Parts: sequence; C-alpha cells; structure tokens
Amino acid sequence: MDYAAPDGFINRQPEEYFALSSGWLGSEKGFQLPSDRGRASWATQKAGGLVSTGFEERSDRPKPMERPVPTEAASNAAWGSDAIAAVLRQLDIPYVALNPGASYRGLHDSLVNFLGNERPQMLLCLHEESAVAIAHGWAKVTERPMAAIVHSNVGLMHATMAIFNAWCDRAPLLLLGATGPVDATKRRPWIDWIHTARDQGALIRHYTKWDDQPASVGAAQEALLRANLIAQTAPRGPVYVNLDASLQEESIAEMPRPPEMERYLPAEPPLPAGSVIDAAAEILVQAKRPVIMVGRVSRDTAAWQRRIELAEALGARVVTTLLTAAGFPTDHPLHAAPPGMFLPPAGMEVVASADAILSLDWVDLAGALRSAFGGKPISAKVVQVSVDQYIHNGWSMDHQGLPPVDLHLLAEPDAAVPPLLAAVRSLRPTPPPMPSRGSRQGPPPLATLESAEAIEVPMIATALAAALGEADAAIVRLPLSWAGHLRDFRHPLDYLGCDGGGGVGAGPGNAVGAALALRGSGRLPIAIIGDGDFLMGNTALWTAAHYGIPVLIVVANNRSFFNDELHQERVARVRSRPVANRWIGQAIREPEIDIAAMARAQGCVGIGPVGDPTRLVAALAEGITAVRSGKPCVVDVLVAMGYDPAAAAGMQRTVKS
Ligand SMILES: Cc1ncc(C[n+]2csc(CCOP(=O)(O)OP(=O)(O)O)c2C)c(N)n1
Ligand SMILES: [Mg+2]
Repeated sequence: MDYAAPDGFINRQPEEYFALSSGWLGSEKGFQLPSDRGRASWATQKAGGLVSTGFEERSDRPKPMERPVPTEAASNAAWGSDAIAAVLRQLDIPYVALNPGASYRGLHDSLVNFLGNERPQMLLCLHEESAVAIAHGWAKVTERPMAAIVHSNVGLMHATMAIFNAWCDRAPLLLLGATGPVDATKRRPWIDWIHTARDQGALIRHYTKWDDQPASVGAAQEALLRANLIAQTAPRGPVYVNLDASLQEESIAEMPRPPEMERYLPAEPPLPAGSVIDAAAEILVQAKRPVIMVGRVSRDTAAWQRRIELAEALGARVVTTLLTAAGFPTDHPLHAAPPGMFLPPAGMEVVASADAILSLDWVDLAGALRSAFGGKPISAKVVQVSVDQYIHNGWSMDHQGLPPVDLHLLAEPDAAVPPLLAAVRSLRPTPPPMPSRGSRQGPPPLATLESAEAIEVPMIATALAAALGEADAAIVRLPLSWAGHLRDFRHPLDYLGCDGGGGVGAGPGNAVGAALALRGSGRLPIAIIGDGDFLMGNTALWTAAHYGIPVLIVVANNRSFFNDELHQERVARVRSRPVANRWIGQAIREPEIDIAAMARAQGCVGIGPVGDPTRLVAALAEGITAVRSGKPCVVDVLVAMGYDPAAAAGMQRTVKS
C-alpha cells in the first residue's frame, strides 16, 4: 500500500492519510469533562471510544477564525513536519497555544496547510508564559494534555516559570519546541547560531518529566507518542519534545505509516496490593478519631462520591486545601475546617487530635503534620496514598518534607479508595453516626455591603454569591487574601486549585485555559486574582478575546504586591524598625493602573475600578452577563489591604523544628 500523502489533500484536510491509520484516539461523540465520563471509561478508551476533544462537532469551540485558504496545487510532496503534525492529530491534541518563531516554521506550516489549522487549532498567545499557562489551565479541567509550542531557546526561556508551575501542579502538558539546525552547515548566519543550544532541554529538564530531541522524522513521531504516555502517567507533568528545524523542513519521499494509536495508550493506574489495603483498613477502622486529608485527586464525580462514602464509612473527619482542586464537599458534616493555602488553625486542631490519618496525596504532608503537632511527636498512625515520589528529583524541593508514614499505598488516590472502601465496609458494615453539622462561618451578610466604607476581600465572596445565585461556577483561582470559609465547593469542578509552583502571573493564563475547557459545560469560569498576578500575566486575555473564550476575572486590587508587605512588616518588627515603611518597593501606585482599561485594550469587557461596596453586586452581575454572552470580562475591584488572619499567619510563620 502506498502511504504517500494523497493528491489534493496534502494542503487541506488529509482525511485519506488519516484513514490509513487505526484512527484518531478521539471518538466522534464530543468532548466530555472528566466528571462526566468517570474513570470507568478506561475500558471504553481501549475499545476505541477514548474521550474525545471532538470539538469539530461542538458549537462551543473557539471562534472558527484563522481558517487557511486551501492551496490549489495538488502535490505529492510531504515534509518532515507534516508527519510530525499528523501524530498530533492522531493523539487528539485539540489546541496548540503558541507564540511563533522561525525555528518551528516548518511545523507551523504543517499545522496550517497540512492539517488546515484544525485538530489541533492554534491559539496565538502574546507571551510564551501565557501559552504554557493556558495549556496548564486546560489540563486542570480535562486532566489531559494540550500542546504549547515555543520558539527555540528564547521562547523556552520565557516559558520556564509556567512550566515549573505545571510541574509542581502535576499537570500533564505537551510542550513542543525547536532548535536552529543542529547541523552547523545548515545554519543561517548569526540568528540560527544564537538560537541553537547544545542541550536545550537542559533549561527545563529539572522540572519536566521527560524531554527529547529526535534526529529523524520517525524518531520524532515516536517521541510524541512517548511524550503523551509519560505526561499522562501519574504523577502527571509537562514533557518537552525539541524539533530540529532541518528535520521539520526536510522533504520526505512518503509519509511514514501512521502509528496504530490503540497500541500507545497510557497504562491503567496500578492498584495497591490487597494485603496493604487490608492493613490500611485495619488501621483506619481501629482508630477512634480518623482524619482524611484530601490533596491531589481527580475531577471525576464518581471518585468524589467514593471519597465521601469512605469518610462516612469511617466517620472520619476530612480536611481539604486551597492548594489543590476541590476533593470533598466543604459543606459536608464531616468536613472539619475551612481550607486554606496553609493548614489553618482549625484544620491543625483536627489533625493534631487524630489517632489515624489517611493522606490522599496531600501536598506537603510532612509540613502539615509538623505544624499541626507543633513539633511534638506525631502520635497518629499515618497512611499515605501517593505515587508522587516517582517524580521527585534532586533539583527542586517541591517534593516537600519527608512525612513519617506507617503504611504507604503507592497508588493514586482514585485507584486506592474503592478497594479501601470495600475493605472498611467489610470490617465495619455499619457506619458510625454522622456528626451534626456545627455552626459554620460563611461570607459576610449582604447587608455589610450597604454599610461598609471600603470593599474587603470577603465581600467579593458575598457579592459573587448574590450575583451568581444558583448558577454553576468553576472557581479557577483564588487570591492569597482569600479565606476558605468564604465559599463552599460541592463538585470537583467548583474549585481548580492554585498555580502549583507559586509563580505569580499564572492566574490570567490558567483562567483562560480552564475557561477554554469549560466552554459549553454550563459552568461559568471565574478567577479571583491579585492585581500583581493580573499585571504579570494579563496579555493572556487577548487570546481569550481573539478566540472568543468567555471567562470572568475579578481582580482583588489592593494596589500592591501585598504579600510581600507582610514579609517586610515581619522583618521590621523583628528588627524594631518602622512598620510604616513596609509599602516601599511594594505598592503599585502613582500612577495607579487602570486594570479595566487594560482589559478593554485587548478586546475584553473591562468593568471598574469599583471601590464602592454598594456597587459591587451590580458590577459582578454585569460581568457575569458579559461572560454569559460569550465575552471575556475583567472586573477591577479596589479592595482594602489585608489577608485572612489564618492566611497571613501561614505566610509569615516561622518554622519550629
Ligand atoms: C514570579 C514571582 N515573582 C515574585 C513572587 C513573590 N510574590 C509572592 S506573592 C507576591 C505578591 C502578589 O501580588 P498580588 O497578586 O497583587 O497579591 P496580593 O499579595 O497583593 O494579595 C509576590 C510578588 C512570586 N511568588 N513569583
Ligand atoms: Mg495585590
């Protein structure tokens, strides 16, 4: 059989070429959120019904713009980058977020003229950091990789912080890059030399799971297949494939045989051995005060339900964190304390009172235990469920402290919870009585907005609840000033966690990426972010405006990199120096920045600045209406400075050894 690209299709949709393959991974049914599909869909994936991005059939896809004109001339010629682009189509990569560059002009051409800028569709970004942050935000919702392409060493340098954020967030992401011709005789003078590095992957190797610089078209295809597998295998993370410019631009006699995609599917997550499950169940059932710490878990609704059943079967109290996405309903009677970026005092009390702790991949279990037990011996039995150690390396300390663990289930929480639940139920068929729900603090009452002199961050929660009513929202991000009691999460998509690596500037890009994944889901994507975060990453908004991605960004604008004012205050106190100077080198004033105008300048709706508490509900309602009509919108809310006391204490805490 002749695998040359069919006449007349080389510059359009190469359907005939793809018909030769064993199909795209995607089904034709349309993209499903992980929460709709359930993990059980693995069997259907194997049967050829892998969850599809299927955006070809969706009305909710980004604006169908940037359609290439079909090339008239039929050609039998094929190019290295056509074969590479073909694998991206087969992998069902829906989008590539990119900032262009000559190093990958061959691949760029193939995406436009061979694949017709569909599956994947390009998302032009104004900065490589937002390209990667968008891919990261998309993965937060879908738990699958989309691609980002960055230009040689310089684009990669711009992208680094966002890659680190995705790495720390254990988010799958397929990063493509390029290098000037590796063969020096093929380099253009000057520019190709400065944009060629001997080992480009070294720039990011410490915070990617794998990288490769393939030396042939066949090797490049294999690299993409492998990259996809590695990115999607827990602990998930970014992977990098660096494509030599010459390889992309090489003329090939015929297209290589398309890979049989069903032979390159990610493996099923391993199950912990039955004996370990039994031992864990024994520890938990024996405990008088078991506590479950819910960390990195999936967006799957069935897994969410099983977590609730496990807590109920044990009568275990549950703590969650704002570092990771929603993992347990915060208004459940067993949910013991509002979540925070740091374990707040109420959460510490719960953990310290436990005689058995089940950690479902809690980020920094060692730190949380040490804080909770105040440096005293950790008397509780600790059961850890995590595969995170497979990703730890010696460069970054994102592995956190080493927790004392009595029993380690080397498995993903979603894989471990069902057998653990069964084992617990067989040991204790009758669940303990449910505690009555104690009094719970919520956001300030609506009336506060009528009498307050200035907007404080908690009032954003009040106004948002009033403006949203019963509508479903996904809170993509929350600012450092947030307190966990301000909003409940009742669904895996109600909250999507933080940036992962603490890299300020990720907020706008993460919000746009998550919003892209949530299009058409009926869920309103909302990010509440600091002004510093907005100002560093705001050009991601142009991408949202250009491709018609609706998202609401509420800026909690305290006109300062305020987190660091708290640090300066602490240092001043320790050194008996004037606290009054803490704002110097921190405050973003004189001139104050018109954040709404920055949004409007990029084609978004910009509302504000809103400083009057009585106007806040109306401003957010106006923003929600704009987003419902399909637009990205920024509401600039002038907030008084200040953090939730628990958050401030966590940030300024001095570590007791
Ligand atoms: C890339 C990067 N630069 C600097 C910091 C240090 N930093 C941590 S929080 C913060 C302030 C962020 O300001 P903003 O988003 O306005 O939040 P605020 O603290 O004012 O609530 C800074 C500068 C960081 N974490 N990442
Ligand atoms: Mg600020």
